[in-house]
Amino acid sequence: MDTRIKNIYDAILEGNAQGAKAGVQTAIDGRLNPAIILDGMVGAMKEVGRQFEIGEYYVPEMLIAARAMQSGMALLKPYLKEANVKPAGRVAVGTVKGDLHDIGKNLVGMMMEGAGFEVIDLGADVPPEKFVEAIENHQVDIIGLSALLTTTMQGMKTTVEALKAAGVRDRVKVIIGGAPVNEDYSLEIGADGYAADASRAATLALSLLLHG
Ligand code: B1M
Repeated sequence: MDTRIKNIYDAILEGNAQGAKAGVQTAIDGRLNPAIILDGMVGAMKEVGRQFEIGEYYVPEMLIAARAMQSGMALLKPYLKEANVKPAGRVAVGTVKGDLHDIGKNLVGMMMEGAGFEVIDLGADVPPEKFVEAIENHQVDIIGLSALLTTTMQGMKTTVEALKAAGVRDRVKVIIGGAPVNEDYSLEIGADGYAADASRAATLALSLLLHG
């Protein structure tokens, strides 16, 4: 691993936000490909998850690692975007109710912006009615739902049902993603598609807008 990426990786694992920011800045200044920098950062979060699974890390360690990741991502964000003039469409992204994991959702938002979408970020722990409101208030074309817990993924189904009950389901495309979900689950709950990662989410969104 490139030493600059290794420094960022280590800073995230240690929950060192200043170190993560400094590392990202050094990598950017050294003209490292932003996608490679991001890859190293996502790898660090995977390792954090592994440490949690084996009982080496607890929730506080996960939390400070997440903060370090977010600090680095904020610096990287402009470099992940491409200069697009006209918005491809409008998308609202959110992590479903009961779920506080927002890093993947934030990445999806960034990649969507990079693909030319105007992004409305509803945050984490978003109840179904907030997604309904976003359609009514912001005329979004696409709703992007994220979930990281097997206990909260059900919130995606509830959200699709809430959109139907409010009579707005046909006005938007719904895409889902996050570690516990897959293509089958997307079909099962009546979503329009599943994407395994943030960049695929942006491609899927574009393709749904162009081809329905
Ligand atoms: Co939690 N957590 N966590 N956590 N956490 C996981 C998810 C877990 C897998 C860890 C583990 O056991 N190995 C596990 C879930 C187990 C399960 O349900 N099967 C877990 C648990 C158990 C919990 C708690 C219950 C722990 C506790 O309290 N005992 C608790 C729940 C809190 C809650 O939400 N109500 C909890 C809390 C937390 C923190 C708050 C401390 C923190 C989150 C902070 C934050 O997000 N601001 C945290 C973290 C950091 C993690 C891990 C370590 C990292 C998640 C992450 O950011 N990954 C995670 C372990 C892991 O993922 N290996 C873990 C990096 C991110 C880029 O990846 O979010 O997967 P990810 O996003 C990916 C794809 O999934 C996809 O694109 C991204 C990549 O490009 N994607 C989409 C995501 N959303 C998408 C939407 C799309 C398309 C693609 O379209 C719309």
